[in-house]
Amino acid sequence: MTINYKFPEGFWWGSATSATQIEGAAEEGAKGKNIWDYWYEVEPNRFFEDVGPKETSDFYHRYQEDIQLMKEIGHNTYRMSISWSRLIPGGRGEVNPEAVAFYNKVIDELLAKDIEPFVNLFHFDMPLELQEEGGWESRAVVDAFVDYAKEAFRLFGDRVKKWFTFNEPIVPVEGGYLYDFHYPNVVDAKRATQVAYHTAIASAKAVEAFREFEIKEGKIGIVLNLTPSYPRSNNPADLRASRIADLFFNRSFLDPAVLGEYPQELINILEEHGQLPVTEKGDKELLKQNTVDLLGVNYYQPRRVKAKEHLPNPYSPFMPEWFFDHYEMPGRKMNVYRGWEIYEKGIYDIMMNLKENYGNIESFVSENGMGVQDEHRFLKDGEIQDDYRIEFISEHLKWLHKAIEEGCNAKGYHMWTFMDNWSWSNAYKNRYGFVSVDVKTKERTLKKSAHWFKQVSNQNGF
Ligand code: BGP
Repeated sequence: MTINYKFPEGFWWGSATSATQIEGAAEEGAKGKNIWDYWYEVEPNRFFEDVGPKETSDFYHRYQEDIQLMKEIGHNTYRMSISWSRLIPGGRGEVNPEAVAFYNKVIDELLAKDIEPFVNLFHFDMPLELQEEGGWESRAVVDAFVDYAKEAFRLFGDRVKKWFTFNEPIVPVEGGYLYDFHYPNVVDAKRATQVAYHTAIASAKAVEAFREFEIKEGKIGIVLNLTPSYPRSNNPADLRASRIADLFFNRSFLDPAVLGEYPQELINILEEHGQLPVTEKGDKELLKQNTVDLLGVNYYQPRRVKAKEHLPNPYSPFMPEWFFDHYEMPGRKMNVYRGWEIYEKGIYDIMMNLKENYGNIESFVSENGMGVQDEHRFLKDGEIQDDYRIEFISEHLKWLHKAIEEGCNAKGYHMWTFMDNWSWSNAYKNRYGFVSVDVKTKERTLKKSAHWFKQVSNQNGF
């Protein structure tokens, strides 16, 4: 078979998951509550078909079978997250021995199968007690996070070499403080800015702590969802709108994490509108000195932007949307289930931007995937025929391949996600996995894409 797209030697093939979305056992193993457990208790109807995070895909009990499947489908790497409220119930203080035993078993099992674990510390799951103290609005919570990070490095750093401070830190800002799709459902841009700032500080402090551990061959990174911003036209107003959207939603985390400082234009905008966060002495140096080694790029969709047609009412509360409007590009390709545009070249544009403007930092695609509703419709002879997913992945991989040929420092590709899982407020609505999970029996079955991916990984290309 001819391989048209061959990837560099040692390329990382795998998938990503997060603790809350797969572990289940939310009330077992002495786990504390996080905001998702709590939000489901008080507002179950905010979740698709009223399904909460209690059981999810039951990885907690089935991790051996799952890791065996990862092996079977060609994973050489795998990203997971630690549940903060499982490792340290309540968010502060003593570690939970049952959690330590669980994560040790998972890590050891992965290593025994030659799958390198990539471990992320925070994937949207704030311990409830810390949220009640103000969550990321509180500087004391930043310190609690750093203590948690140190415990994780101390407990697992002898075996885990790739660490990540945060997954998509902009999402809790958008969901929890701007657009009302995560708890605590606040809509207030000033508070959102404070949350974003503290998260960036927490990440830099965790990087600083990581350096002190001197983990042999260890690398620390952050995972960002980058949504490249494309202007409707080249007229100055559209270009400006697109640049500002990029500042708010990409560069607000990318610049401090990789370059160690915020873009001046973003500071100016926030200052002009009285939105600057409260900072502390030494923060600037902290950011400057603690940039990441490695960048995970989650890519799902682009952002299409045009100039604001009507000036914002100066009496309405400040929002990023004061500066731009979204528009739907005519003829765009869509994932109709999720309502997201599919634009494969976006991955290439992101990588070229990292090459040109971010020192060609070592990176990888840490999430990319396609959620599909009612996927059992595609069941034939006991297997889901997800040709659309194979097409989705391979079209993105072609662009990634091109970026690598042009000198980008991209080292791998992780699909979202390993198996169908529970997703935030959408619960089990959209299925993303290589492995199908029966929500009731928890039975696992490989989809067609899983077999395809195994081949890709084995041949290091397709
Ligand atoms: C990313 C998250 C994942 C995952 C994925 C798919 O933003 O890191 O946790 O959920 O998106 O999105 P969704 O589940 O909302 O369809």
